Amino acid sequence: MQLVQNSARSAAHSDMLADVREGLSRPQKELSPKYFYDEAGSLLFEEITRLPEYYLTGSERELLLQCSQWFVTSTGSRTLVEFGAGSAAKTRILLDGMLRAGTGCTYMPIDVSASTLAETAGTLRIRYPELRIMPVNADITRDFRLPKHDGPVLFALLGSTIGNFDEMNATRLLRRIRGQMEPLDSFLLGVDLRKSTRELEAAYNDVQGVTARFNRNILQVLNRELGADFDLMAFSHRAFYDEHLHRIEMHLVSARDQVVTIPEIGRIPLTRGETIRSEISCKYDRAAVQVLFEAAGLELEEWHTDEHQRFALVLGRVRVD
Ligand code: SAH
Ligand code: AVI
Repeated sequence: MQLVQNSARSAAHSDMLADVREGLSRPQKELSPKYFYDEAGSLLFEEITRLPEYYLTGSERELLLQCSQWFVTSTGSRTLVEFGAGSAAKTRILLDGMLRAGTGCTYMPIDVSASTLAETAGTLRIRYPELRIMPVNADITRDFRLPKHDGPVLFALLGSTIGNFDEMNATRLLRRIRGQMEPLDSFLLGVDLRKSTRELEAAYNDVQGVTARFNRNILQVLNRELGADFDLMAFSHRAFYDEHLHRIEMHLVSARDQVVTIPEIGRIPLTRGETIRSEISCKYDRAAVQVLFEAAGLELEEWHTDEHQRFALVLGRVRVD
């Protein structure tokens, strides 16, 4: 067992090293947002979900409260498989619906963050002793096998996590999910909708600076995992909405000319004002989701938005040609 854990750890280390080496050698330096979510990053994300400016979580929660019972009964799902589950706080609304409907018996949260996943599974096992909780620690951008489970399955990707992928990678992710689906399974997607630049930029530039701390934490992760020597105070947070690409971009701005060393990668020079892009967060409308679904072989069956049209829950099925 120890041997298996050690080899999984070293595979994760070499994946991270390869990702970081590649991302930081691009003309626009870049880091994958999946590295935000160590224990501290996951806690900071939870803090973000409670910020008044970050309307996404509250809007999706409101929609789940309205629609969950319908989703569960109309799909007859016996298993809920959630990609990027995090704390699964909102997911409880779906789990409650499954238990009320008497259909559900299994919840399979998938997350790249082992600490978050363990915490989530532990909490849910206490809260739902009647559910089978089967956590899967995996990177959803790579191929992995799901443990054996009962169908029909409701696959879920909530919180607008799809927005953290560009169109090509979002399509790949939906195809991977589609590849796991049987004809009677369903897919529930949460997407953040296009809206005013003012509202969007406020959500990613909160006055308390929690998002800034979340952003800088990715550098702390690289310091710990790769022995890098990023000086967190030498980077500032910047988030802006690109109205043409319909996405928030989050960057870390170098406050001065500096050289960062990552022992297994080498010396990385950064000029004053140069940025490392740490996240994109794409915003959608129905047509954009339709394009993604078509490319992934999914049929868009239902589109539900909250009363302020801020967020949408989309229900899909496998497309039969
Ligand atoms: N679904 C939750 C959490 C969103 S935060 C919500 O709606 O609030 C994003 C979650 O996805 C984090 O828990 C993070 O660890 C996970 N995540 C990010 N990239 C991932 C990847 N490539 N593979 C698996 N999980 C990932
Ligand atoms: C997880 N993900 C959908 C969040 C988002 O809104 O893109 C992460 C986040 N970044 C800054 N604030 C929240």
